[in-house]
Amino acid sequence: MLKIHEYKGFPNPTRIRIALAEKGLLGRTEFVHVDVLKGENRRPEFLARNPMGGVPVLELEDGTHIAECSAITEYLDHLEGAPTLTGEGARERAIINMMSRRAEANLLDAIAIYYHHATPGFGPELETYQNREWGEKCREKALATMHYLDGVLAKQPCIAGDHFTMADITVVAGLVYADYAKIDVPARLANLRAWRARIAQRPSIASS
Ligand SMILES: N[C@@H](CCC(=O)N[C@@H](CS)C(=O)NCC(=O)O)C(=O)O
Repeated sequence: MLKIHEYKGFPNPTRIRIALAEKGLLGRTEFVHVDVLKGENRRPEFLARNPMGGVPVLELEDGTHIAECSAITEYLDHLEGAPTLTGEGARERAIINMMSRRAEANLLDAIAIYYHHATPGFGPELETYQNREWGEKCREKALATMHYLDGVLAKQPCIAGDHFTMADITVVAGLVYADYAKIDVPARLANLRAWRARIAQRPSIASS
C-alpha cells in the first residue's frame, strides 16, 4: 500500500493524483488529509515527514518519506512496468526532466508566489510575510512561460515531445493554479488552450 499525505484539489497533490491514475495505482493508495489551510503542515509531526512543509508526501511501508512531486512521480513510474511518465534512455529522460523543471519553476511555482504574495493567499494568519512587488513580477514570469509553452506546442503535440509525460502533468497543475489565482490563459495562446482541452479528456485528468 502507498500512502500519500495531501490536500485534495491543491495543484501539487493534483500532479500525484494524475500520476497515480496514469499508472493504475489509485486502488493501491491511501490518502491522508493534511489541513494546510489550518497550518497542519507547519506542525512538528508533519515537518518530520517533510521539513519543507509542502504536500504531497509519499510514505512508503518501510517508513521512508518522499516529497517533491518530480521525485514521487519518478518513484511511481519505476514501481512496475515501463516508466511512461519520466521516460527511458538518457535523451528522453533529460528532455522530460528539463521541460517539467521549466514548467515547475517558471509556471507553477511562479503562480504560487504570485498567489501567496500579491493576493490575500491563505489569509493573514498563515501569510506572515508578503512582498506584493515580487508576487506581481512572478505573475509576469508565469504569463511569459505560458507564451513559451504555446510556442513549444506549435511544434509538437505534448510538452516534452510526442507523448504525454510528467512535463504535461506539471503544466496541467500550473494551469489549475492559474485558474485558482485568477490568472487567465491569454486567448491568443491557441496552442496551449487546444492542448489543455485535448488532455482534459484523459481519464487521469478528468478524475483528478
Ligand atoms: N515543490 C513541491 C511543492 C509543494 C507545495 O508547495 N505544495 C503546496 C500545495 S499545492 C503546499 O503544501 N503549500 C503549503 C505550504 O507550503 O505551506 C512539490 O513538488 O511537491
